[in-house]
Amino acid sequence: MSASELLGWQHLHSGKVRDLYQPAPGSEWDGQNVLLMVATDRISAYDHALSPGIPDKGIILTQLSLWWFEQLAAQGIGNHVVSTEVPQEVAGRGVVVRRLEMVEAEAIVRGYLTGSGLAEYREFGTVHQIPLPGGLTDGSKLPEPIFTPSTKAEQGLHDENISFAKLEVALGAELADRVREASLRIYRFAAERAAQTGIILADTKFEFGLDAAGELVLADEVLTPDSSRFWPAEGWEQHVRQGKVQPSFDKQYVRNWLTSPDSGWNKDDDAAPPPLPEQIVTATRDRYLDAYRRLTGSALSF
Ligand code: Q0Q
Repeated sequence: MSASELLGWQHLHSGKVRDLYQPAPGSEWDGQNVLLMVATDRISAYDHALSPGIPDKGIILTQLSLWWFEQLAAQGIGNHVVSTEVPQEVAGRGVVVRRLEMVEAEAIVRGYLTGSGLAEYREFGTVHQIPLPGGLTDGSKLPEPIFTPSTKAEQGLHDENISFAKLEVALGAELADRVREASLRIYRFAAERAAQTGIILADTKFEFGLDAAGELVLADEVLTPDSSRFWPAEGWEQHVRQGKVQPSFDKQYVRNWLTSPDSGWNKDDDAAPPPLPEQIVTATRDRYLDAYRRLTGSALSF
């Protein structure tokens, strides 16, 4: 069966690395207000879909997300997970979820200065118009985690950072405040857990929805290397002190190879990157497995 055909499900939407399905007419979920979210082994870097995929990446990141959902549920954060009983072709990497009215904003929390936040800081001394202390550099830890929402851009376009005031206009003050409070609470909990395992959660993106009762529900994937920046804690301080870019916990092997002469590729060109060598694929898969083992305290076996 092709990716868009899945017994009992109709393909609805494909993102860079995940696919979304709705129940097929006459299927066991037909008439239920649910979706099937499927994580693939696809990996992207420098805004390009890479080949080959990373074997088991979809399973590893889905199982990590499910583990975080469980940890956060114990903290009183409700989520959209309904079932992990899914078609065999997507076993371990498909999740049946409650269909929600999605909050039209990316709920981003930053604990460290990098990426688009760094660019604004260097120009204005602020991030999302929030004034920050002077003297911060790429990778600096922020005095406090900050909520920096963005719009949900069409596929292929970059999200646009928006101020909290603009988010209040878009969502209404009450919902904007609920989203900010939940996002900051989840980030603090997850960053503390990650720090205990030698991983820095530099920033992360949450997606929320509203259920029929108007309750705010944590949706999408959560706290995975695809929705977050994970850095190894080892070496962080030295990189900051030396003004060096922090290495990605999971994608550094891919980035280093793509930007090395070995790949023959130039990231400033529009050309698609060449296929990743086997040793880069294997090393990246090992990093995903290591991240899962460190964060959850258990090892995934295949
Ligand atoms: C929903 N997405 C993300 C996506 C492409 C995932 C819509 N519980 C929900 C969810 C979720 N999660 C969504 N809609 C209604 N209820 C999630 C961005 C996009 C592939 C997978 N889009």
